[in-house]
Amino acid sequence: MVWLNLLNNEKRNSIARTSINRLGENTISYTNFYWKYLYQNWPVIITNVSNEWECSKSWLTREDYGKDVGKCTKINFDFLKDKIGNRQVPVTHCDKSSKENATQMLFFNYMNNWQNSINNFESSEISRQSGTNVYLKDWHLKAELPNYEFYKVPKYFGSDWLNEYLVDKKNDDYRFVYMGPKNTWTPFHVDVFGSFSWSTNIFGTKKWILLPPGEQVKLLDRYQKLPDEISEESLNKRNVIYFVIYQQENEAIFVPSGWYHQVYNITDTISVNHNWFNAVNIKYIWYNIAGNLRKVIKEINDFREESNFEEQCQAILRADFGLNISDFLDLVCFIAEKRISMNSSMNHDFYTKSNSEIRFLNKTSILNGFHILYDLKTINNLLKVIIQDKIIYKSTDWYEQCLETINLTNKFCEEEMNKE
Ligand SMILES: O=C(O)CCC(=O)C(=O)O
Ligand SMILES: [Fe+2]
Repeated sequence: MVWLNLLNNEKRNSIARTSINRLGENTISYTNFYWKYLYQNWPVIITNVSNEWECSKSWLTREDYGKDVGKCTKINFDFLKDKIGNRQVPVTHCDKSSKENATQMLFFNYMNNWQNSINNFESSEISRQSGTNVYLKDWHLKAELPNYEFYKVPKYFGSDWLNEYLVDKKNDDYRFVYMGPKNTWTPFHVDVFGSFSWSTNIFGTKKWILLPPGEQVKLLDRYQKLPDEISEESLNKRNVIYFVIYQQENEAIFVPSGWYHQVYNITDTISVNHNWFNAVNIKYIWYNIAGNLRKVIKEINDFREESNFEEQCQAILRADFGLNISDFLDLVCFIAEKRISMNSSMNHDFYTKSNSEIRFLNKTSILNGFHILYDLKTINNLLKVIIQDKIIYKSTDWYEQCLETINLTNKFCEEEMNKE
């Protein structure tokens, strides 16, 4: 019973790992993937993920020039402009000399500039560097066009508490489209909240440099700051362990929690990605959020005596980190309640549930009875850890909310275990 084994095995199995593999989609079961990659927090590439996605078909044109030349794939700028319409989109000027510079521009202007730079380059061989190093990134296109099913969440990434909660609450989600000309890039960073990310290339090639958690400390300068940009040379100089991946079209990369990375578009690229967390990394997310709250408390300690000190801390935490303690607890309790109601709506006993499937979030995810039990056990364990924390103990509302969900999940788990 793999799901329950996971619960009793808090310490990750430390298989010596030295490389990042490529797996064909459907060559590994959901459960094995969960065990071997999510749980072990190890990156992997999945091939042939997006061949059948609507965006792979409609956003690109494929011209066949015969067997000597082969196929030539191009971005279908006209289709994209027509389908998506003119709207403000988030862009970043990523000239290497300046820091990331995020702003907005009209989609048609963005696409026209990009298309012109390709046409000019093709006709005159002029370098495309100047003026076109603008990256359309962190674009919430799915939230903007919720009925347009242009991609499917790969089934291995289906257990996504973050977007499941945010989409339900109609809040800003973490589902993005990225598109940009060759040489656009994303500086060295670790993902928001310490979340996982997955990113699927619809078009083009990306170069990823990934560092296992902890390796980044070798790059701290004397002010304890990390660099914005890394290179293989700079990493070698400091004996940093790292992996380089060239991600091709139709490949999805899984970026685990706490892995710093830098991403470079070797060619023009289009990709879809999500940040997310679930039972595997929720405790890590909690430690991150609690650590951030402690930092905020320390920073504004001079105002400790003010009556709204705690509120101020939560407002700063939400602004800086993206989630505050209330948001986090609401999310966890929402998932607990939803799992319990999913279970009762399945309407058959524990054993048959192991083979059953129910669908949620983008219609691709499979959640069986063991998965539900595992999610609920994890939440139960997590909340028991959280109520020990001094920052929670002080606030009776949060404490009560945790206790209520602990009782609810205790009851559920006991009943399910007794059925065994
Ligand atoms: O594709 C990019 O430029 C950045 C993607 C990224 O950082 C991620 O998926 O975590
Ligand atoms: Fe990232």
